[in-house]
Amino acid sequence: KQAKFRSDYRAPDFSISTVELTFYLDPHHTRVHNRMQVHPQRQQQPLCLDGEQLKLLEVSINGELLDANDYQVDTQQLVLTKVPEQAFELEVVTEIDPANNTALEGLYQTNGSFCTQCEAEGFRRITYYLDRPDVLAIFTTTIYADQQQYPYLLSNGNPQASGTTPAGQQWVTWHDPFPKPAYLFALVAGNFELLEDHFITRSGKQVLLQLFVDPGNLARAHYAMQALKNSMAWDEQRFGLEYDLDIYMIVAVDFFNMGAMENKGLNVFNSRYVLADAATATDQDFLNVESVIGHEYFHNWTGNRITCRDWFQLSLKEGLTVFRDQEFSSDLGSRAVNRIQAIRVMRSHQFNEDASPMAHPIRPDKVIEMNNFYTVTVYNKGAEVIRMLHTLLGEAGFQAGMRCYIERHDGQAVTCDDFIAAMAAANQRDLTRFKNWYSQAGTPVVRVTENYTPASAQTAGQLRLRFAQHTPATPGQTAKQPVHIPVLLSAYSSRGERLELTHPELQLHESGSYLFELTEATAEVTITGLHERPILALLENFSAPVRLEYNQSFADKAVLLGSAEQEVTRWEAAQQMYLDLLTAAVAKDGVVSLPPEVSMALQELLAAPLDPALKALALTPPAAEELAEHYPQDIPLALIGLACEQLKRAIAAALAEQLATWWQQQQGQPYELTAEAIAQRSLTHLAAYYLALNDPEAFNSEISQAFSHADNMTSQQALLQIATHLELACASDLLDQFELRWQHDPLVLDKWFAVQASAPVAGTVARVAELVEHPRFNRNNPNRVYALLATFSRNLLAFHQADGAGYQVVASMIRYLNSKNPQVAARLITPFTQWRRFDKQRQELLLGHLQELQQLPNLAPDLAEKISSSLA
Ligand code: BAL
Ligand code: ZN
Repeated sequence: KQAKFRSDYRAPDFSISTVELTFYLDPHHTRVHNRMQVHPQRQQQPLCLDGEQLKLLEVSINGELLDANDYQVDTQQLVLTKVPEQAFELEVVTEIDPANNTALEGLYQTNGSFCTQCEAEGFRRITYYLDRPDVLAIFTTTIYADQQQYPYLLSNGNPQASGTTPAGQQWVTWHDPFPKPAYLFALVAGNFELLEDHFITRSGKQVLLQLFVDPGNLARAHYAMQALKNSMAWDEQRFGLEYDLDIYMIVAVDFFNMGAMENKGLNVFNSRYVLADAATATDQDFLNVESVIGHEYFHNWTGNRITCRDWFQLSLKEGLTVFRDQEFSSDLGSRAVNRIQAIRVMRSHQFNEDASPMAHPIRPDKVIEMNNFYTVTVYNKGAEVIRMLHTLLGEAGFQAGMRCYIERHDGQAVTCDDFIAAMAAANQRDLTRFKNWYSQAGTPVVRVTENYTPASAQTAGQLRLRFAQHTPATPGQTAKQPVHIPVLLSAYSSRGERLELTHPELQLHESGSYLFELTEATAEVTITGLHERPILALLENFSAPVRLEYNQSFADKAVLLGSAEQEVTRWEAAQQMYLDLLTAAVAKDGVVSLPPEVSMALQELLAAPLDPALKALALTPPAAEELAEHYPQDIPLALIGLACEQLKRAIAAALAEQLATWWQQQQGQPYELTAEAIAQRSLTHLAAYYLALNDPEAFNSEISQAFSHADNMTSQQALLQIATHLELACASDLLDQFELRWQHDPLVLDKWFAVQASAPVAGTVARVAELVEHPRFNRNNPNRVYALLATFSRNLLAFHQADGAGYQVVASMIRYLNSKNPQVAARLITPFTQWRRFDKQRQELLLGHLQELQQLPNLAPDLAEKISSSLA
């Protein structure tokens, strides 16, 4: 497959105004009739339609069948060399084999139902088409299928007509009045249980809401329905955006490569982001359902009504829609907890991608396989870039920019530059330097140094702050320009009181912090009028996706931890304390002891009247995976493992009494799904972990008893994880009980696989190798593969076991999936591509696997692209 470059974009030679699709569904022989109204945009061009894995049956133009001399077909396209100069009707008939579609792109089967996934380039596996996001057409879809087996026949838009044929086939016609690119097409046919509700929009329109799940799962669909209604109301209130069709459908399926898909009017969801009840879903699962339901719904405006001109612009819709779903979750739940989770994703995953051979800007310049670019960079860093705009412009300015964007571009396929231009125009701001965030890969580093001159008899004290930024080189991009960085900051006295700072370049921001805009490579700010040395909280709320280099004493961090007004700043102070302790320990022998000021600060935090969820987050030090990010080369795995464990033991010892009291108080709490109860449970499970770490023998029976009494999945899963990860005596018994109870429930059994794959213990590699052979392990189900093998490959210490046994297990699965489901295979290969960061022995082993995989006959482009970039 050829690389495509952003700079090569050309508008399409043809447009398509309408598409009439007719499907005759059959597992192995589905026939697709595709009648298009085609409009040449330039003269004398051949018409090249994308198509893969299709059997071409017929092509006709204006009703006349073409013969084989009039076109050429290969594995990628259908080329019509001579087409009319005026608008014409083109009809293509193809046959496809959904039952053998294991790649889960295009039309495929899941538990006997038909469903589609067309983003990014799956529609070309259904019919020949101009499969690119800037070709927008009005779709009308008719589906024929056996009525008994497939009682529900669904597609985009509103239902228009239906009937039955004399042969007992049912047919339904759907019409979507909104022009859309083919990647938003969807079709679902199957036997489902249906949950129905409705929503009245602010202009008084009634929208029918339908949620389809596999039979037996209806009781687990109610939470998702409520989340959908909350999303619709929130988008009206916060963004002024209203739904546009008469019906909104969501279908949950068990076989799905991604989380969910925002097809117009007919979302298809991985069942893990729909099905949730207390017995089977954890608190985090519920929150994930809410956020993914929101995300797909919000795409209706940011993605569907306004879509991408080309796939290099993916972050236009994804970064913005992640930002929107984060805001939705933050407005409905705890803003601080949501923000901390987003920061953790950035530091433990996105910074890693930025430091890898696949590093790319949020708007990539070169792509071989688009599926490889649904990344934490495009999505999560993309959302951080939108968040920086929100910080710079404020809520009112940002919303004015959104209104301008929608007014200018509704119904169009546009670029990230168009989005920034709308934001700039609505706010009369020059965002030229800001645009470097779209073009540059890599994590900028901001170094801050300070110099305080104390007050004297004549003058007040003054603080000189120096800022310097640079972005390290990334593959293919050596010279970098400065970026526009919003630095939110606050200052405190040594007694923890907020200090006022007066300086023309520090604006008081709506968040309560001061905003300093760093736009050049260096900047200096001298703050005068100080009565004492200020303790600074810098880059508050992670106001930019950068690494901050700033020296601060434990005593100063303790002040911020104990007194900062913003909860995220308190959490950050604790994280920075932990990182100082961990990096110092790794630099010597891995041994950690808590300085008294740190112990005291943590004890005070635990005793303070704060949200228990925040306490749990602040008492959780960075995991080995995040610490490893601080070592660009020769990652000292053993010392990292030792230091992380030692730090947790030290925290457990320092807080043992307080945690035991909390644990006792929480016993017998009835289960409730409220923000307060969720927060309490998170601290209770952290307490159980530390208490078991502190005294595994004594606490073993507590864990085992609590497990047998647990009436909800959050507690069951947490206790199972504690027992397994700390290798408590009860571990194997609890694993057996859990397996026996949940073996028939795929989503819950995924947790059983994942708990074992994430255990940071010596036996994990051997256990994972056994679990691949487990009768309920299914190599063809992406959720199951992710639960076992993606979880395992993220388990730094186990996956990188020195003998390479962990590599072997994952590499064999990649080899299998290369021909079955390349998209999933490519996700599993990421840790191999980072081979240069490890010691020599591991480098050789990882490299050996990459070279072997590269030799595979029929190597999928997904894998080829990642392997070749990692070997370059
Ligand atoms: N568009 C792919 C799935 C999602 O981001 O919503
Ligand atoms: Zn999305």
